[in-house]
Amino acid sequence: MKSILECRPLLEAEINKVAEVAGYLWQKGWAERNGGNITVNITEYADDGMRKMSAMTEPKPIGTVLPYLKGCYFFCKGTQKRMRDLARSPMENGSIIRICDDCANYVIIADEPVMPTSELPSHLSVHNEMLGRGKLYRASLHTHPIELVAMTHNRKFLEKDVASNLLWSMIPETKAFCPRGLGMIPYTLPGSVGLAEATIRELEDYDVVMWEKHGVFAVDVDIMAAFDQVDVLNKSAQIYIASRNMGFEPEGMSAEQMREMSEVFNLPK
Ligand code: 2HA
Ligand code: ZN
Repeated sequence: MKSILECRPLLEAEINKVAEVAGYLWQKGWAERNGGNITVNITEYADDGMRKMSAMTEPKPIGTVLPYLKGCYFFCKGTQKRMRDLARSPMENGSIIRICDDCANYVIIADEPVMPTSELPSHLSVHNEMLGRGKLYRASLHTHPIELVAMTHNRKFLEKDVASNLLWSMIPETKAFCPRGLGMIPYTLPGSVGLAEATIRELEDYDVVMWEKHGVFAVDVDIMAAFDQVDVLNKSAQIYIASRNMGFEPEGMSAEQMREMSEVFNLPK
């Protein structure tokens, strides 16, 4: 069967990035079984041929109405699919969907009728919000980074910006490459409307938000950039834990060092 990626090098490059990131998530131990999700808005690569492709499925309800997504295209990890399989064969473990003109249904157009993640309503709601806010963010990532999740088992890190400030102070790169820090959402049932709504609210102030005792949700211009933000945050968590394992509380960069860096690199204060 002909793949939608044939003769579409830009779209293929985008899907290859998804596969590369899926491999990293597995290698890092952040994606046990079918853990985690990836959705990418690929509308900018939709040419006439793609727009004319017929639907492989009946329209399926999203479960909500998302006006900014009219006619948009997304690559979505498939429901129950594993990141480690997505890394090898992205088009067998994910599919490309088109949002119908009613903004309430979607159809699968390629390559196979792989049903998208059960988290589709929350991921699409986030994409709808990003477009509504005029952001250039095209990718959303949910994953289970071990050390960051471990930190949320301690009450003190659940208070606003406590974890964020600690993580920034472990190594200068973290604030440079995750300048808006880590938002914190109290434990909420996975897949619930409440969790989706809290995530959308928290993404007003942060690009990466933590779901207590579960995982992170990150948004960025592409999937590699979303992964990088989570990666630098988790690296900081590992440095914190390594220091504690050596028997001391890490000093952290001083307020003056943080201020100097924010100034020189023009980061938010
Ligand atoms: O879909 O990780 O929390 C897999 C998940 C949901
Ligand atoms: Zn999860």
